Amino acid sequence: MASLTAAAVTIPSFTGLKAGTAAARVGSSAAAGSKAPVAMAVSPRASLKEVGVAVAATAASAVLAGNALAIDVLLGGSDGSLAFVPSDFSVAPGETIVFKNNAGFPHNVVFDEDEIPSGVDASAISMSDEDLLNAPGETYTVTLKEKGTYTFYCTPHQGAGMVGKVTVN
Ligand SMILES: [Cu+2]
Repeated sequence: MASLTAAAVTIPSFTGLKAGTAAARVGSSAAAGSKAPVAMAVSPRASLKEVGVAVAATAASAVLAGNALAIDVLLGGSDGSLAFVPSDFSVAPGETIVFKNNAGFPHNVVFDEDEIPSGVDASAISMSDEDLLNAPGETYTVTLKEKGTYTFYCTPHQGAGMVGKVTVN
């Protein structure tokens, strides 16, 4: 793996044709290499058990999602405004908030650590500053459990007024 990686790094000094061939070989070798150890490390019995747990977890969350309330918040107004739509709303504790890329992206959703209920970890409910939603319809979903008021903003457009407030009550 190490030597293949080194070959990939030196590709710019090769001709285009050679670079393409090297890249393809690195890709397929890496894929085969990452698959084999997993298959060997997990016995058939263990993998079956893990699959069972995964299926149970998926079923449970599907039931929860079916019963829970949810609210959609558009990122960017259809009129071209750089805003959350709606920008001030209320949800119940645990209600799903779906931020959906609409217009004027890239956008993201970052909660202000100074304007959320004490004890809540802002980083746990925020996208990272560098993480942006670039494609139409892309979503960021979050649930807030602690009651109180939370302020959030979009990093690229905070200066343009793309800020919002959600009250959990
Ligand atoms: Cu934005």
